[in-house]
Amino acid sequence: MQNQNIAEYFSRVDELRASYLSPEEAPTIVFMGPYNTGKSTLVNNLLEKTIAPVDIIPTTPAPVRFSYGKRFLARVYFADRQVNTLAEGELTALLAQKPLYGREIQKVEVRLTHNLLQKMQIVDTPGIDALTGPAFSPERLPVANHIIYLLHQRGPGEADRQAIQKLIKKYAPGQISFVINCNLGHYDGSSFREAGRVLRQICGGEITLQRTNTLDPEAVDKFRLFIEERAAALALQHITGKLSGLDRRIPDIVAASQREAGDADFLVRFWQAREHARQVIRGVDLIKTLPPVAQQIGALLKQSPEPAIYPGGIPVVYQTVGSMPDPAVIKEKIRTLLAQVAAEPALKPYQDITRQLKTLSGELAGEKYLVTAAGSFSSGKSTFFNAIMGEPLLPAESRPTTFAVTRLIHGAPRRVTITFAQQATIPTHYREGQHAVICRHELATLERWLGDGELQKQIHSLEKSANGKLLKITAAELLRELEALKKSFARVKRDFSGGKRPWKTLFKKIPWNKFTDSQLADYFVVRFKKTDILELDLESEAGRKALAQISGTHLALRVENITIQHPADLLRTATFVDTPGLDSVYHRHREITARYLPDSDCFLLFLNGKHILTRPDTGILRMIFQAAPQTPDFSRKLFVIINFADTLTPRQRERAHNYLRENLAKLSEGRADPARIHFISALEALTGRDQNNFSRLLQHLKDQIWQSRCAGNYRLFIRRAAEILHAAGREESPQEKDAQKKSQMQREAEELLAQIKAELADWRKKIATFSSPEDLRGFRDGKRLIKKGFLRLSRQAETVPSCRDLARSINAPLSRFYHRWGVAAAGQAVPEFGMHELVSAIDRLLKNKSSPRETRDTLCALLTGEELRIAGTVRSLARQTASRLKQPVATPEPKILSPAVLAVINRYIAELRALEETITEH
Ligand SMILES: Nc1nc2c(ncn2[C@@H]2O[C@H](COP(=O)(O)OP(=O)(O)OP(=O)(O)O)[C@@H](O)[C@H]2O)c(=O)[nH]1
Ligand SMILES: [Mg+2]
Repeated sequence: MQNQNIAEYFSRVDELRASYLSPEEAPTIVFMGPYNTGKSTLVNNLLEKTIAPVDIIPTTPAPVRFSYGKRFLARVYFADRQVNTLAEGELTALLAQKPLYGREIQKVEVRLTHNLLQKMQIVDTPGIDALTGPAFSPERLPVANHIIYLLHQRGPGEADRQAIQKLIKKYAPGQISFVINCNLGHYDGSSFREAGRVLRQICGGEITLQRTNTLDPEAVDKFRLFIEERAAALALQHITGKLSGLDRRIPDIVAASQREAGDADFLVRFWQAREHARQVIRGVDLIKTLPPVAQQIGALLKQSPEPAIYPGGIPVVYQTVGSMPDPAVIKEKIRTLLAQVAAEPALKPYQDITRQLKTLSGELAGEKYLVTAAGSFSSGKSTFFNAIMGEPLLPAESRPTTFAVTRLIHGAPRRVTITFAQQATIPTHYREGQHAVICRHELATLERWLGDGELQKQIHSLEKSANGKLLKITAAELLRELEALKKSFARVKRDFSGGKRPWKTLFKKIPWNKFTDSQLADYFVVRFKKTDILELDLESEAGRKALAQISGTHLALRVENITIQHPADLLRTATFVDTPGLDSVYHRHREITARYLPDSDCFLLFLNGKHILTRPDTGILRMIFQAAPQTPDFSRKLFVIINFADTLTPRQRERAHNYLRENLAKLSEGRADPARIHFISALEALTGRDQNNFSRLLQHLKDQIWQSRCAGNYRLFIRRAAEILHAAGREESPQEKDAQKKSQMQREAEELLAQIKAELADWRKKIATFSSPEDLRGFRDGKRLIKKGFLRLSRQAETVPSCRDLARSINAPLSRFYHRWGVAAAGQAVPEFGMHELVSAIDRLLKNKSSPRETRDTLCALLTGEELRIAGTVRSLARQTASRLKQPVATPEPKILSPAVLAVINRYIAELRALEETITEH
């Protein structure tokens, strides 16, 4: 692939290197970036050896330096100053043992015989966003002559922005090359353009941005050329420095030679001067005549295949087996029935009934069930929804794409409603540590609004908030405020012609105090005359195009939400919500999603299979936990979706799954259910190539929605309606009150027992995963010891779900029930879950060194015993209370109802019961 020019350049640089540099002087090139961006894969490719550990989970434990050596030599430096020398086979095995050894290893140095290492020393580093290991700090990086910052296909996220910002305090942007690794199989080029823009902003100037694909040998070859060119340029710099040093010394040597008394000494000195001069002249000549190749190599790298077009056009309807009735249909049936009762002529005189039923119907009408997808940007959320719809309606690109909350509701024809807010609040800055950062994108958009004649006509008023005061201002004043903001944040203070500084200029952070002490606006409020609504017909190509383009217009900032109406089958079951990615550099996206999360009934946490559970992902998980009500059934409402399964091998999937299960259990403190982890490929599902995983997920999701929406919620509505009818028009006798109390208590008792049953089923699943005495000890003590260190001598404790948590999860609802029915249950002790028996059983199992199977059987049997005991006690309490309460009157004496009215009521009650049965059957 190299043309003659390039080959000649490298051979001459090699010649220069051989003459003027020793291998130790080879420049250090450090590879860094988020975990699993392909740093180690690239290093291995460059060294043509599988030596840097590569895995789907965070792997590189500490900086690993590769330099030239005649024989293989690997040294591992531990934090406690211990140094181990390892043989070749041992090294990869040791490094791959992460996280066991993660924090212990400080650095690794490897000497290898490879031609490339004569030209450069290569350092592979741990990912900046890996969950395990210390947080990124440039101080931990070895000193670099050049940095290759590898980015995921999606481009830089917020974690990258923060890391790069720290990096450029120590290194000039020219010392860093950014490289996007397009290894996910479908690359549209959008993140390359966007990364260029974002990185220029972060670095405050021109940057080098390249792309590669670690799965494509040709792309790796091109990358090798690029890195060799970088190393050659650094070597030349070094040699030029050395030559000018030599050059500077020649006059002194000549002068010294003239001071020598003897001829021999004079000749030695003079010869030395001549030799220096010869070296300098030869070196300078060689450098001067080097063919320029940097541009040529740059151009070679830019030749990349045509960007992929987002697939689609294959309408696939995913049918899920054993389909349950549509919740919306059931809801409509209940509402129709309630409306019929309320309109029944026979019941007209009993307004209390009709009023209560109407209120109930209103409550039911307002009932909604939202399934919200949240996750990092470009994790495939929109592609997932496109797959559900069987067509690519939602924009999905490699860069951050979704910019507004997008609801998907069921209906036909296909249509989108875009709601533009009546009021938009535009922040001027956000806080980052002790600094304020300008909201360039938002303010530039605001400036465009004021320049758009049509839009200006719709603006009602403008306000500025500064130092806690909100003031009305004119458009001209607002434009002046914008200039003041630009000027305060500008990197260069010079004035611009016409007094208008372009938004393209470079901005910097300013100290927080300086900002708060100034009169600069905190935010602006734009009030429009009304909420605007734009309806687009998605049956037409023009409507689809308009939807795809809206994110690129200046109106996007005013969009409050987008609602798509689509006939896809799954949308009957619930309303689905697509949200903007949470870890992009767009802070606004994070706020939009965070505001929306608390409204959700079920969550789909999207993770990228090639990059699962990063530090930002754990932040997203925390956000979901904070947003969701802390109910015991929460674990059933969280689905963890690992997307991009098509890019993983079966072994990688297994590794990723184990890593996720282990870390999710820790992070969620038992609130995330490992049975709700699904591997899918949204892209394959969209193109009709799903390997069954997508359908399985949809079925699981449908079951969950049915359970909580119909089996849980709608049944309650039906019962409440029946109770209203039961109680209709008659004064309750004390007997009836008792009867009601009794039936309510019995119902609650059954619900409590169902909850305990589900809870224990979850614990049984956890117990089934125990495979070692450590697991059992962890279950007993709530702490698990992790062995660490090379010789596994040091240990560290981590918190795990314990039998105490188990007891708490059962005893809390039990004691609530007993407390509530305390009067009825006077003198009855709460039948607590027997934790002590469980602890003794664990001790026994540990002492007997029982097998995992025996352990599981014993503990599960104990759980079953306890479940039966508790159920027996609760039911007997309900029976005793029932018998203490007076027997209900079999058919209450109607006081004011005629037999005809009573017949109507009974008919409707029977219909409600029948409806309840159809729900129960499923
Ligand atoms: N290979 C592969 N690519 C996928 C898959 N799912 C999505 N993609 C690609 O990943 C990119 C991002 O997908 P999106 O659906 O836009 O991701 P998102 O989570 O909606 O992203 P934001 O809207 O930016 O938060 C697109 O280029 C998709 O083609 C998948 O399962 N496999
Ligand atoms: Mg999206």
